[in-house]
Amino acid sequence: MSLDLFDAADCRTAIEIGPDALLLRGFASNTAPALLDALGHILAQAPFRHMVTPGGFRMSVAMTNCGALGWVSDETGYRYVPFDPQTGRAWPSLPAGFAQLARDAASQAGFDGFTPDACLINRYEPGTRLSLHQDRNERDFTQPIVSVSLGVSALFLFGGPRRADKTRRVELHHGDIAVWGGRSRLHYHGVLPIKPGHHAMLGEQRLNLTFRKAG
Ligand code: MD6
Ligand code: FE
Repeated sequence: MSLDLFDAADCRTAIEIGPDALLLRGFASNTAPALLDALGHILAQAPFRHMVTPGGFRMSVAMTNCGALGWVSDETGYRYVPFDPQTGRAWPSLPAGFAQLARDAASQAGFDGFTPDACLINRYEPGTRLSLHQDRNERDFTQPIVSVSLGVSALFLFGGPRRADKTRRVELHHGDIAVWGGRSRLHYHGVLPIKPGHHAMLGEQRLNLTFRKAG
């Protein structure tokens, strides 16, 4: 289904990718340069790092966080923590423009009043993938997740409530925002290995920002 929710001149459309899950094409296109500028400052304080899964595997996605809480993984499990384990300092604060964009996208998708306290920042390079998983370390599953794609495109897999459920493939391009919550909140999803590509602002990389109300 394709809804003409936005300014037709921008050719922005919303695509339903699951129950209560929407892909807002190009929703962050105009704000992307400002997002990347702010990201530079965040990365200087909290650099990307490869976390380890509870099973002992190094993740191919490099991660960092901003906001009051940051998502981390290590041998003991997945959780949200207020301090960067690598530096012992609080995560960089969530820029007001990030929070506003996430709030606007959530609202556009039918989730009013979204107030993120965590932003996980993911970096993908050619070959990087993210295996099927559920996002379930947050306290309140009534709150959606807002996911912003920047740079090189990716193929996103969106499944159902069980790992074995059939998945749908969705292309995520620079400036796209996926919002999901409600009936899809705990659906399995992942990212296929990134194909080599080039983006004018980000070179060979794909960055993904996922905003959550974690605490
Ligand atoms: C990514 N995203 O797009 C990985 N999780 O790089 C996620 O794992 C994700 O995009 C929950 C909601 C939206 C997402
Ligand atoms: Fe996820």
